[in-house]
Amino acid sequence: MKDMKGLDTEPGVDARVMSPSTSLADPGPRLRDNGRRVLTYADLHTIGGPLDPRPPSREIVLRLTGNMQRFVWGFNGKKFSEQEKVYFKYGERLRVTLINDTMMNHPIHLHGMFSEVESEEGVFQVRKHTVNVQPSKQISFLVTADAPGQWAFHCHLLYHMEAGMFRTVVVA
Ligand SMILES: [Cu+2]
Repeated sequence: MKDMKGLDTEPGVDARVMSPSTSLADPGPRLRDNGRRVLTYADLHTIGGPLDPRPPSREIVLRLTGNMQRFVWGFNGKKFSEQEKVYFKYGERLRVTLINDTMMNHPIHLHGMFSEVESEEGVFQVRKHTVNVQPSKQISFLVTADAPGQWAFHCHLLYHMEAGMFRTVVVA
């Protein structure tokens, strides 16, 4: 579809971020400069380093997208029912990069495997189950695909998940 200016439009996308921030030290909207100290991902360090020292052999980039008026949410402009599954190769170490094009936080939960968040410099920072992505931010984590099967991968705000921000990850 094209809009009045001839630009491509997608029904599931009402905004795009052109140069996403990668700072882990930002407390996020409404928590910045409020006179209190707010803990951020930059303050979290998992002791002992990553579970798997291998560098990633592959990267998957997913944009977190939505249309507030239609109340649809998804990955790469598509809701769950319009999406293919995401395939991880069993045993591989890969980087997942999430870019949040929306004006909302999206806490993204990959079931079955750990998400090892990288610093802005690409150094291991913290091991998590759910990785929050602030509005207009980009965040990367490494995963070792060591759990064969089908896994849920979704926003943990359940009204976003229900409105489409959900994918199936297949490890095979
Ligand atoms: Cu969400």
